[in-house]
Amino acid sequence: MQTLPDEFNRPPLKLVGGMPIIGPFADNWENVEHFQARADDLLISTYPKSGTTWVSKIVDLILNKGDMAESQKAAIFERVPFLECSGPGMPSATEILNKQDFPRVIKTHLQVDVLPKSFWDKKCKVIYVARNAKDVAVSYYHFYRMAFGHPDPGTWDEFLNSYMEGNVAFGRWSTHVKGWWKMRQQSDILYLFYEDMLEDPRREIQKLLKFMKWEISDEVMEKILKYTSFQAMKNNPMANYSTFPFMDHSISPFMRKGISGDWKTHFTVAQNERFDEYYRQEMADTDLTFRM
Ligand code: A3P
Ligand code: EST
Repeated sequence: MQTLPDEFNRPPLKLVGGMPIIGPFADNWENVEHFQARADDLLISTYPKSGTTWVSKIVDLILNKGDMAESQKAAIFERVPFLECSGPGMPSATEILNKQDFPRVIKTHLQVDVLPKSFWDKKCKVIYVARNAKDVAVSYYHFYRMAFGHPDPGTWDEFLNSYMEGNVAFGRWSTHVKGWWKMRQQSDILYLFYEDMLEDPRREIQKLLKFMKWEISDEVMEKILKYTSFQAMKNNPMANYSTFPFMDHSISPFMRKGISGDWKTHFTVAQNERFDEYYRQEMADTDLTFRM
């Protein structure tokens, strides 16, 4: 693993438009804010740890008609650049995207209010994936531990408090999922759920195909299902982030468990009661519901 220069090791979060973000990402904010989207860009938007990499690999394979050799030409984080990402010794995603061929598939974790305006002006298609708040908290905690570009997560209890306060990169889970849920009424957004993808990936891929106005044969569908199973992606260096610098997979692998309900092995009874009460308040003003 490549170690981070001191100033990039566990740097404090910074605010952009009221949303906390990874320090070096904020330093490139000018370029993100003024990013020029094109009408044929496809945006994959998620709160961190909600299935971004999974849906990215599925979309990449759909666009390449299940051709794994093509999809394996580069790691998923290179094939689907992360709009707001910039870090030490790496070109920012905005620099990469500005030079990239079209159509582009772009990943973002930005809250709906701070997405660069040009995505709305150009009426880009957006695939949003949401995951239940408790499993996201657990997955995010382990991600904070292994990716040193985040502030120190502290103990699980401390991290859970920060998460509930929205004092984590990309802010409050509830603001994110509710904001994008509301926006789907006026924009071209396909809103998917991680739990639905686990339950019936074929059905969810069919939703993606319909949304993307794309057709594939049954044979290609079978290939996509095979290559994007959790085990296949966990063992695939082009999907599992093992080639990404600044992550220590021996602390916690990026492809950690890939299940629903792992929160039950982390939340104490007291934490769960506190979280349920908080959740009730946060979600009182929306018809958006989740399966835990
Ligand atoms: P866990 O930490 O709960 O295992 P993101 O890509 O948004 O960062 O999300 C990462 C989470 O999605 C991790 O969750 C990871 O294991 C899970 N994941 C990635 N690929 C998956 C797949 N093919 N099937 C199921 N879960 C997957
Ligand atoms: C954060 C969320 C995510 O979904 C992917 C990545 C990849 C890029 C990572 C970042 C992240 C965590 C923090 C870093 C960053 C690259 C440099 C920074 O230190 C590891």
